[in-house]
Amino acid sequence: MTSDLKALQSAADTGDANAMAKYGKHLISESKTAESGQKGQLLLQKAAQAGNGEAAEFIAIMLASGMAGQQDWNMALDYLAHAASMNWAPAVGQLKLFASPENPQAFDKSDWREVRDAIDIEKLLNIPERRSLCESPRIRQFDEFLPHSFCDWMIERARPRVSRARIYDSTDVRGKETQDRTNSSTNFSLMELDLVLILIQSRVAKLASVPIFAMEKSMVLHYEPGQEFKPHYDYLDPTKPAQIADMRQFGQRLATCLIYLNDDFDGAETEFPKLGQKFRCEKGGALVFANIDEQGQPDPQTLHAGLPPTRGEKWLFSQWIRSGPMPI
Ligand SMILES: O=C(O)CCC(=O)C(=O)O
Repeated sequence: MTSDLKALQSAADTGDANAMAKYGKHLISESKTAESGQKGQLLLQKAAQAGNGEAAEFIAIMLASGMAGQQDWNMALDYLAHAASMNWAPAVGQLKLFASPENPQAFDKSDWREVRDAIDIEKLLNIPERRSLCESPRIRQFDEFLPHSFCDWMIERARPRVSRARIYDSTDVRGKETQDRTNSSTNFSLMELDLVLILIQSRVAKLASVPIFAMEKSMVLHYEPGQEFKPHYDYLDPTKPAQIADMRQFGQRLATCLIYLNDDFDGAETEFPKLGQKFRCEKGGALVFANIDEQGQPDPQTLHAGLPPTRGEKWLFSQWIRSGPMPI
């Protein structure tokens, strides 16, 4: 244990709410045993009761994601309102977004209970009708899949974090940089989740008819003019030893969901060269395709690329969907 962590643990032991929140989150994200996970939850509960907004928001995240049992959106939103009432800025922003996705800035209720009560979670979890773009491979489009305010939220969360994207490399867990992928990207670990991201994952899980645990870490991709992701497959290749081990543990990458977070650019379509087709969505639209065929085998027809923007920058939310549960 590092000296910083020891100091945090001691402060948490004395009942310091801020230290209890931070140490509780640490125990949960690093939890090697059920016991340390439970201890982390207890510390978060105590910190939230003592008026710590960060702890209340993290409990909301655990409830919405189902990380600590059944997914419970109503209780999650109660905790988020509790965090907002303690002026925890990330909770304030998220609560307004949930209460008034069409126009969060103009939402003027100041009583957090009222804001929380204005949230229609069933409506937020509802997904629009799909359009079929191709039957083999199965490619679907969902227009207006996300409200524009959710897209802007995700862009602003990703903007300070993006760095040069990498591709899969069996010898390096970080992957490797190559000229085949010149755009940038970021992903979100447990400590970086929020309710907006969990809501997006829940909607993607619903459209794919899988549980939320089938979601890999969500990514946001960013392309400047000229940057691209050359043709590639998203499925794991059952002939490559490193990918076989991954598949045995977490299952195949069944499908890919790409949500267009903006549309003020030219070019930058998602291209399927073997089909001779390319698609792009309006802001908030989702493009979803199966990576496997009807027999459950990797489908070579799903070769696809992110073409370079010829004007403007492109922001994309990318969600890979597995057949088995993924660690959060
Ligand atoms: O940027 C795109 O349109 C494609 C992204 C992509 O190929 C992927 O996330 O696998």
